[in-house]
Amino acid sequence: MSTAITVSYSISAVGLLVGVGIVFALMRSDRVDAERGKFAWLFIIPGFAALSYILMAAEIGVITVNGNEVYLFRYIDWVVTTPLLVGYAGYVAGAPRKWVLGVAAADAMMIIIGLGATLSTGIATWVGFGVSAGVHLVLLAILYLVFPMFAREHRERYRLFKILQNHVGLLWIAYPVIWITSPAGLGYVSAVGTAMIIAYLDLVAKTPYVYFVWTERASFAVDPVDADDAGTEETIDADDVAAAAD
Ligand code: RET
Repeated sequence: MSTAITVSYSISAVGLLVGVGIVFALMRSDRVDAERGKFAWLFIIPGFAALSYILMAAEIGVITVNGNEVYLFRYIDWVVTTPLLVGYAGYVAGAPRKWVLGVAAADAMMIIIGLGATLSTGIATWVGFGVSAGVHLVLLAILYLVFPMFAREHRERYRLFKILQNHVGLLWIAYPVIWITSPAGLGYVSAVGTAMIIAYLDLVAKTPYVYFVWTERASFAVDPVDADDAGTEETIDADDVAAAAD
């Protein structure tokens, strides 16, 4: 394996561990309700990925298919963590359980079929790619057409939902494009180049995701009534009225 790959994977592993630290901070904050935010699930996102990157940097689980090196832990990581990324966005939208689980299952299918395409040869590769890309479009439709219907009913989480929706919706479009240019597809970009781009994308898909939940943690404030304690504003209003009367 090239040094460039080892370095890229190690940098991503460190960046993902920062994400684990952010989730720790979320869990420890006494201003937010970790139970309501279901933050424990967020640990898995950067945590599992960091572990996968450490294993990939150590060249564990690398197989050669049609002369190309395939990192199995990339797909194992994706099949575990990407359903959580998209499912949690649905949870924040306030979507019912069946939608959250449904979108997570569809996502896992997209990855498994994508792995099938990577391990295949000839026409099967492109059929697999087409089916996986089709499932990706279904995910995007759910993210942009279905989840917003529920999100409108949960105003306090709306802003966080919009951030996660666009983070997942826009960033993920890069993955099938990179697959096409990679050695698994048309081979325009080398295995090293592809590995470096994916290492960067995976980090950007995960650590900022949990950071956004951190910055919008007030969506899960311990007691929303206490949090915007009505008293304060009314006092100001009352003072204003008194001042105006003077
Ligand atoms: C593949 C190839 C087949 C077609 C499609 C793909 C999509 C992959 C995606 C991966 C997202 C990964 C993320 C990882 C975070 O660490 C499997 C490349 C559509 C969308 C967000």
